[in-house]
Amino acid sequence: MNKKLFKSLLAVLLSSSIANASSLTTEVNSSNLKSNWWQNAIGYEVYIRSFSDSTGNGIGDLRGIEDKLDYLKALGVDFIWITPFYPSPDVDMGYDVSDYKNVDVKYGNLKDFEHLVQTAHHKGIKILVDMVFSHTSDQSPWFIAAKSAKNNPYHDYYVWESPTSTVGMPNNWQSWFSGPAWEYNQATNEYYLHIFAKQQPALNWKNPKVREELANTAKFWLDKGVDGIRFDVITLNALPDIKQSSDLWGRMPLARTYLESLNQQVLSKYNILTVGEMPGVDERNADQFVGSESGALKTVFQLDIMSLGNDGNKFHPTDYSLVEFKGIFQRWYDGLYGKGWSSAVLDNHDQARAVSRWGNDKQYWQPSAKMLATFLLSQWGVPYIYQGDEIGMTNAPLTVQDFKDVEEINYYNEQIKAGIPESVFLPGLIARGRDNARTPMQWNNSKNAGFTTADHAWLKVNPNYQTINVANEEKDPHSILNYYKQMIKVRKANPAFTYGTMQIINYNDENVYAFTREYQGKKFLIVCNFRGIQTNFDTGIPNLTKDKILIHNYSEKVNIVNGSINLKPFEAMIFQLK
Ligand code: TEU
Repeated sequence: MNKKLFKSLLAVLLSSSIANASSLTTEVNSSNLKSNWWQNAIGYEVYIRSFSDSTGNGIGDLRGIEDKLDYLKALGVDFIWITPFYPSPDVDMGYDVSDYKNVDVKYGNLKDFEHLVQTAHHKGIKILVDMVFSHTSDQSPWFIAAKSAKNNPYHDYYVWESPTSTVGMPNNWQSWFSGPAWEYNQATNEYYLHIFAKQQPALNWKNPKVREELANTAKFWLDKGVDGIRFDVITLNALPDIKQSSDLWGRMPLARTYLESLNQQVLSKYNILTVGEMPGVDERNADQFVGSESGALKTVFQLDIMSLGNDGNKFHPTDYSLVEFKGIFQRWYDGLYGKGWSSAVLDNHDQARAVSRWGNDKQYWQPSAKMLATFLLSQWGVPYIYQGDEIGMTNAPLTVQDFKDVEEINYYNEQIKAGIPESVFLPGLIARGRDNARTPMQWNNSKNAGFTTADHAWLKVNPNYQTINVANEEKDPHSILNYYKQMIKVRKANPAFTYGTMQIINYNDENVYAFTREYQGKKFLIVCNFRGIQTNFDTGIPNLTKDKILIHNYSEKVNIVNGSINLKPFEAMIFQLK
């Protein structure tokens, strides 16, 4: 499974579509869409391990989330996506599930979960759970049985291949966490497939029993009253046959078939939000997966921007092109607006912190974090705030000794084994490693940022918690947190940000991202300077004046003359034009 091949193939296929990008100008009529609660909702990703620890074991938990529901309510979010809290040996921090229908004792128990759902609903907050259906943990009883013998009833829950006479390994597919995608199993003299860590054996969705087990799992959690599901890499359920090439494209029809049957069997029976992390889905085929009429899921995560800013290897950071960044958002809008729904994210638990990657976490920390909030929350698609971004949490000064993430550790070991000096690869690994997003939430300036009463949290607390924390920012009217609250109010007060058409008005500008949102006679102009430089932007509206500004990320006045704005570094504002 060659991720690099997949990404370069994707880049080639998609670049051809920029040229004929044309934005749609016919508005979606919100009434004729099967209106669902999630369409004008704002999501918030809770990485449970790092959100709030109620027991003092150094790890976040379900009760900890419950303790913070009032904070989330005050922020203005409508639903939270909670990352996996099921029994797991934590090779991949919960994305290696050993029991789909339980709660790992470190996070609490099923009663705690049911109480969280009940309390959240009482406070008007909905809950999405995370279903990891393309693989289990190698400690799952299913896999322990499967690997014991070829004739074990669970053997075909997984993907096995006999050794080839020449090299042993069935083929040259590579894991997405370094190394080969095959691991040898002595007991049956076979290899099993793992797209991620070797402790995450891929499930064999060709087996109807597997599909039945997973459908029952989804039903188990939906019957507890949850309001939706985030599906982890769900298109990897349809694996190429051993002789096929390792790109993803050949499998989308099968992935769609599997998802449609899951939807028909279970998902469609609930008024829920479903969102898929779907490698291999882009704006050209997304409507087949999340189309309002025929889609098996309701929405998709648009993560294509995460491939920008590197040379093809995520741990080789480079500058990124804002024009390419715009092209991605434009293409997804052109491909899906009026047909289905996307999601807007700037980071998540797998990526470096947004303000460090797309903004500036030093000299322009506050304006750039607020600019990103302005951009994210004026986007088309369901927006997701990643925990801590609302207070401007940044990448952390990690060392190799701090690493907890399997992707980072495997990559580090692979580079060392290949004889590559740390000085060459470590800075990029530290800059883009997933642990950056997973440092504990910074609640206040007490020990461990108020995240835990334990001596140490499970992962290093970012030392900047002394200044960057919820308590500080709640008191400061000009804080990033209070700006998020204002921006959320602006989005909720204006349906144009949910249902409106979108038009980029300065496509080829490498510094400023300016676009309009229009709906039912209302029109807004969003201007975001994505760079740490002063730059001019001509709105093309000579009589545009400051009094049209709805929200602005600087306290100093906007410098606008005859419709031309002299933008400060990372300056952002929204004008109401009509
Ligand atoms: O992520 C899928 C995925 O591809 C990520 O591994 C991401 O692209 C990569 O880290 C970027 O380099 C999902 C989960 O979000 C992730 O946390 C899990 O590790 C992974 O699947 C396996 O379940």
